[in-house]
Amino acid sequence: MALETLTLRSVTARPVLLPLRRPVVSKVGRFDQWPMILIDLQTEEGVVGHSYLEPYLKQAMHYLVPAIEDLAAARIGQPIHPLDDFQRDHKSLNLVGYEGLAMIAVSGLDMAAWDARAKAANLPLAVLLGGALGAVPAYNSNGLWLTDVATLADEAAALVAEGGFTGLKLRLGRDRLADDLAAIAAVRAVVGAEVRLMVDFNQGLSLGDALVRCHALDHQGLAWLEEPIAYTNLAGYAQLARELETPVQLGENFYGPRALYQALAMGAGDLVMPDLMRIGGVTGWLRAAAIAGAAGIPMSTHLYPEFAAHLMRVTETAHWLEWQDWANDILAEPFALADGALVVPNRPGAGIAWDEAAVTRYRYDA
Ligand code: SMN
Ligand code: MG
Repeated sequence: MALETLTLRSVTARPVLLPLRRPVVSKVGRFDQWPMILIDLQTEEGVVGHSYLEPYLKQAMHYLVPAIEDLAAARIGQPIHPLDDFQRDHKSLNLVGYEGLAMIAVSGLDMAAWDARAKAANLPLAVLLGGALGAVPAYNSNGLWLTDVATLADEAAALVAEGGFTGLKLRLGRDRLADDLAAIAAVRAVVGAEVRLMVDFNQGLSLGDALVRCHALDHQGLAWLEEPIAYTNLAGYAQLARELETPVQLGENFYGPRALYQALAMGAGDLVMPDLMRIGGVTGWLRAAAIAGAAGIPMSTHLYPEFAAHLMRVTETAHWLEWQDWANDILAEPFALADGALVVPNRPGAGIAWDEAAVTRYRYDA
């Protein structure tokens, strides 16, 4: 008999600062190291749930860790039911705002709680949610940053070879259109016509510049144009989506499923790619996926490839998984790649456990 009830005993949140093989150079900043908060949710029954958060800024860990601990403290000794807990945690934060750090903390706990529930049922998360194990088509997002155009060809070849990938993401938004075109041409020349090229502007353009730049790139055979403008300018996104033939992608900055709903109601994008720490963890993802499914909008993932792989197995309009190997250094068993897809492992829960020696090595004590 599976455990019907799990009871929260304690939660720990440990900051780590991980090395990046290729520094992140983008319009949202340059990162030589990648901060992560490792969450362990202990239960009275002995099951331990794991999740991690990627807060981009190492300073943000100073205030996110106490936020996670405070939310957890309010629930010590209580049963763990992720849907109910999500609702309650989320409501408890309405006075400080549902978005930003509050939602990120709720999301981290939600993912750890789902991991614990799936472990208590002795099932992989995808299976607990009613899906099958399998491979999830992924594009490699581990490089092709806003670096010297001359380095992109070799990097693109290496990125394809890392896992037989059939899709790569390239960051754009250089000062001159000619340099964006040169970047696309350099990558295309080595990967050939078949590899899908996603491009990401990381909100780097004004609406006026985005209209000019995206029209100029509209016949480059790109898979999508991601976040050309500030994520809050939904009317601008709707205009871009109406005018451009290439699909417009957004969603990594949606805080909660309602943000996705509002964007789709405005026709603000052709494609969506929620991020687990902003959309509301597993619970928020499931709700967002139902909205995207009903609207017929393809849904991709942003960061968190391990949890995301499980969720894509139960996402009606599942499109592309974004692959980064950034957590591999602290995972006891990194997920396997096969033919450009991430393989959901047959392990209980999300299938992540920490390499404790690596956690000690990369521990970030502020
Ligand atoms: C991104 C992710 C992580 C760091 C910088 C930029 C990007 C993406 O927006 O979509 O991968
Ligand atoms: Mg992006």
